[in-house]
Amino acid sequence: MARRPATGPDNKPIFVTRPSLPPLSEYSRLLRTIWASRILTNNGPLVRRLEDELALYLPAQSVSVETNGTVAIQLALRAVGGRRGTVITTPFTFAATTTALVWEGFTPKFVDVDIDTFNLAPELVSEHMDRDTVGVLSVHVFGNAAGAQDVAALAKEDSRWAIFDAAHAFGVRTNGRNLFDLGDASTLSFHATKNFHTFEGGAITTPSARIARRVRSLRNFGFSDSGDVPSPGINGKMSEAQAAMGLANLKHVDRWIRARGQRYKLYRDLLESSPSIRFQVVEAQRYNYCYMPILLPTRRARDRVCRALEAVRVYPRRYFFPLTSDLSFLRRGARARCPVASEVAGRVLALPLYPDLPTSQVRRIVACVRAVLGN
Ligand code: T4K
Repeated sequence: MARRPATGPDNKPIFVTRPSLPPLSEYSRLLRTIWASRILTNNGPLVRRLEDELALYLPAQSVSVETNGTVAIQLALRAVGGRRGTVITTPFTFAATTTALVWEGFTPKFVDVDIDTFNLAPELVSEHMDRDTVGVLSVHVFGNAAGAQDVAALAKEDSRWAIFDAAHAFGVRTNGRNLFDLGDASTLSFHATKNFHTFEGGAITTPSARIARRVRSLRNFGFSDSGDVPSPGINGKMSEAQAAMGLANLKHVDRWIRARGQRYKLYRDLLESSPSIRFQVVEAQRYNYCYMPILLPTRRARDRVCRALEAVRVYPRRYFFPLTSDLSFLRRGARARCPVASEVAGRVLALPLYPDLPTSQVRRIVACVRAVLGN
């Protein structure tokens, strides 16, 4: 019997993600306030309201929103201050983590990840800290907060700064200290493909009043309250139309996270009995189910599964392959041997996951994966 294609209900292709949207009427209600005020940007009322609401939601002591998640990382790197030097970071991430670091004049020192959590291995972070190390840029990869408290503590102990690229971590809560108040700063991405978005957008959270002040100045060309420009900044401001999308989405995001969770759990229930598949070990009191990464037994198996899904118009992604330490712009010196990260990058596949992905499609995708693996 021919296998039925795992496409959507109307035979449309299924991508790794699909942006969630609020009812158009809710978004246009907010747009009407922009039309009435004629304030389109430059720290307008909707941006300020979004920052206040996010500070309560995340929660975080201070939130500033930016034009995107990459600029947020760049601004955070500037705002912590201090000299340029080597920064300990993970190679198992999206290119933006590493390009932002290099763009800001730092040298990445790639340290290996933990085989279970896919995050920086805290014990290796302390092992690699040396005279040239000025800070740590860690990533909560796929929203996993595992090891973050340890990384923040290690950096503090050694008087280095710690910034967390929390691009994937919107909606994640942890036991103990608030995730978004860890270290010196955290950055978020509100890109269309994230579980909370503002079309494009990002944010910086920080427990430091000094860093918060600097971020506000740096994202606005470097202007201080007195109108002077004490150090050069950039234009990293979020517009009112972006903020309106954020405010509308914030009302729905918990429901979307619950729907993601149902699909994530269904994938796990259906795949767990396969001896060939492993999952990321997630540490969170409340997880956000932002991606559905699985580890296949080998790179060949991963690529076979990927091709089989693509043949039925399902488009998973090799997040994150290749390692950013293998990006060609890096000098040989910056590359590193990270055997665990290489292993994970070679075997990982992110399956489609979004709130309105029909559960019947989850079942079909799983059937296709298991058929390729033969178990
Ligand atoms: N740090 C980390 C750890 C990150 O993962 C990211 C971004 C950043 C920093 C930087 O944040 P931003 O500067 O982007 O705010 C996507 C996103 O563009 C990127 O934001 C994200 N991480 C990365 C993991 O994924 P692509 O190139 O894989 O996206 P794309 O366009 O192929 O989209 C994936 C699928 O989503 C498409 O096949 C179809 C669907 N899609 C996409 C868009 C943009 C839609 O249905 N509608 C859309 O509007 O990078």
